[in-house]
Amino acid sequence: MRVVVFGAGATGQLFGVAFLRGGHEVLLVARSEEVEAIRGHGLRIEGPSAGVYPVPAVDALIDGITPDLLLATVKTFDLREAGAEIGRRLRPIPPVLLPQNGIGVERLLEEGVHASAPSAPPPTIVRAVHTIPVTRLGPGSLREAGRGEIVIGIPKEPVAKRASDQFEELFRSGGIAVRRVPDIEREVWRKLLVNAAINPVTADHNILNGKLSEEPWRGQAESLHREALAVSRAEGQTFSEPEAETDLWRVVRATAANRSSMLQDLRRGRPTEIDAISGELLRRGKLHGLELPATSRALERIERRARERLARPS
Ligand code: KPL
Repeated sequence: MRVVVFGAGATGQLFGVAFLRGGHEVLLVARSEEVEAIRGHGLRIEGPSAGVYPVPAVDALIDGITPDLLLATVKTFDLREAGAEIGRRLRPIPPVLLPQNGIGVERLLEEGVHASAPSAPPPTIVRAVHTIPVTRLGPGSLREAGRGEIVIGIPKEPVAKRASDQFEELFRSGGIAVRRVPDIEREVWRKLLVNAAINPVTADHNILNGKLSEEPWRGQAESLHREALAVSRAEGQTFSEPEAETDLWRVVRATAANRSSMLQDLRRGRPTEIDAISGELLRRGKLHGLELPATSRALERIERRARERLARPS
């Protein structure tokens, strides 16, 4: 299959290499510094998929290409713009996999596509979430800090269901563990509960995910997790406390050697996903009359850290 990975940061690059190894034709669309490095020395990976891979990479979507599948691996806050670019450049628009953190991301992509291509049919979107730990070491260089999995939704609508089958095949062929579920919304919430606890604490204290099993970080992560769980219940999700706790500590263990994406973003002076995670929980919590003091403190602290980082001369 011909596959485009649009917004190929560390995770997208790792996916691209997996698909290449699975025998597919892959094109990464990434930032210029990544493209230059990948073209110069190949994509360097440490960890289970260690190697140097010559993956084709460009810094903008090329007009008129016709991939069979597209993965949009941009951050949540860039999804609307990604949709607009896809709408501008691609006809037909291929099925799009969205593996972002956070809830309600499909709407952002749809709005972007509609803004630039109002007469195009709405894109076929397949939602997914993943726990694959990847740390960027530098341009075109990353460390896979363990093995995770990708969970892909099985939509009811036949065209989207077929696209979901193809995405499953794509990941499997590349040796990435895949699970498929009919209720992806539940998995999106499951992942949100994990991110709500792990990402702000690791980013605030500049620690690897594995440190969360030690105090005082453990207590902080648990408070955030409890509040996120309360919101999920108010929203109709039915995770029991033991189930949600088991999920959290399983991901902490599996990604112990990883820097969370929020910590990586802060360190690079990039915007973080704090609004898509804690901000969204606060907005939904408010609608249900829930007080979320730990989540609101975490949001403030990460926003402050981001401002300090931006104010610091480089
Ligand atoms: O999703 C992640 C992230 O960093 O955003 C985890 C699974 C927590 C891995 O670090």
